[in-house]
Amino acid sequence: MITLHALKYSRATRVLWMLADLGQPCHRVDYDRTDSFRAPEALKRVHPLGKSPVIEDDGETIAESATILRYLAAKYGDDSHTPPGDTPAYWQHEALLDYVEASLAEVALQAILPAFQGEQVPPEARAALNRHLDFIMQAIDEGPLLFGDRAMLADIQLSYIVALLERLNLLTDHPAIAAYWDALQEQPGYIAATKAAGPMAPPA
Ligand SMILES: N[C@@H](CCC(=O)N[C@@H](CS)C(=O)NCC(=O)O)C(=O)O
Repeated sequence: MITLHALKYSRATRVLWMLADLGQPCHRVDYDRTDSFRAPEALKRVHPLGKSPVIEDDGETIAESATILRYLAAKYGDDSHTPPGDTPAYWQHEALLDYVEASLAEVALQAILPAFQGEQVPPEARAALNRHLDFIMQAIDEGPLLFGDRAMLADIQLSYIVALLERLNLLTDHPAIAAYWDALQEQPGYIAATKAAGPMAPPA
């Protein structure tokens, strides 16, 4: 069985969501956040970067949530979380899946971190975030999710950042993304994952 190292209020919920969709159990090892909301030292004994999620399976240790989602889809022969392989939508989806951690996360964190401390978000951070939110709004198009009404890997990947932005009232200028967040929360995998491990974002 897959072992999932799951930090509280973290990207690990993405993995739990995918496992729930696949109907696969896991051995979940939970880690509390430190007082400064960091990962505890114990996670460095799992992976040199000391972050979550990390999975262990068949003697392999795998980090990076997008890779873990792809790994799970491949392992269980699942093709229901990606558009069909011979369509432009397939590559649009691949790009969005990588976009979340490669491009969005850092920009979003520049706004999330001060907002989390109750500080004003610097105007340049807000402007950079808005550019990304406009891009995401275009990607959602008619919605309700990125590629219709069923969650793809990219939706699962995007959910964590969107949850934090919504929790910190950073989506008020982007009601279409707030509606997207509502639709994500109706997905069975999201419901199962958060029921098992608690909410993605810390409570107010
Ligand atoms: N790019 C990585 C990011 C992993 C990451 O930064 N995880 C956060 C939790 S959401 C973490 O472990 N933070 C604790 C820390 O840095 O101390 C992924 O997508 O898995």
